[in-house]
Amino acid sequence: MENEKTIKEQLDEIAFNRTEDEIREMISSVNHLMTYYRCAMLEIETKFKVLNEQLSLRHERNPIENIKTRLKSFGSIKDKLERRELPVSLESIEENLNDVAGVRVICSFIDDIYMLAECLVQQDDIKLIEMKDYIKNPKENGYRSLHLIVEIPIFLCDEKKYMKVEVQLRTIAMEVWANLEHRLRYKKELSDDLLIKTAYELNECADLSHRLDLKMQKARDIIEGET
Ligand code: 0O2
Repeated sequence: MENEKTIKEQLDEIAFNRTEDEIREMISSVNHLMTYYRCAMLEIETKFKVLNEQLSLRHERNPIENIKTRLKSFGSIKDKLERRELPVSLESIEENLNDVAGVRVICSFIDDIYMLAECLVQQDDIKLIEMKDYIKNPKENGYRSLHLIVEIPIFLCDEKKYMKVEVQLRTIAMEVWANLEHRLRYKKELSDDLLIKTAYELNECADLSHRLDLKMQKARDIIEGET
């Protein structure tokens, strides 16, 4: 209900000059679209849960530590479209935004990330739209993760609709780094001097956590080679 109220408040802003019926219709359409995104997100989450079960039989351990899902709020959707000077409409959301529905998969080891990504994209109902490998090519600040944009069909009463979902796969160490980095810089006006100093420290931390990932993977290989 709280979410619905936010959507209504946001829509009121863009509903200037519209009749009450038109506004009601818009709210209902946005709610429908968000429900479709939520369904697509749940489908992807379930696919990863199924893979986790199956792969745990093969490897005798779970490749997935945790799965997080999030649906972008209508406020963030509107802000993002406005920042890009794009129209705020249902068509524009579907056409221009890839990350309304997001699934984050936290993995035990780096090679689990690639194994899970491969297992997902080879499923015949999944269309891979885009892959960004920030593990092999980290961002300048040290950010690492594998990003996929996929399309998945959701089956409605009378139609099949493809919805986009952003999937982020990362290790526990990458997740810790990204969460702390996000918390440090989020909504903060840092001076140039401070930005340079923190950039150096954050980069060092990213390198250390990557080394930790590589070492843990090596330790696992040694143990699994012995058993
Ligand atoms: P939130 O709240 O997590 O959704 P896009 O705007 O997504 O279409 P872009 O910038 O090419 O285009 O996307 P990219 O590089 O694939 O990154 C999108 C998301 O990855 C971000 O979403 C973050 O979740 C995460 N991310 C990317 N770079 C960084 C980074 O440097 N630090 C951290 N902590 N996270 C990062 P949002 O929309 O920014 O935020």
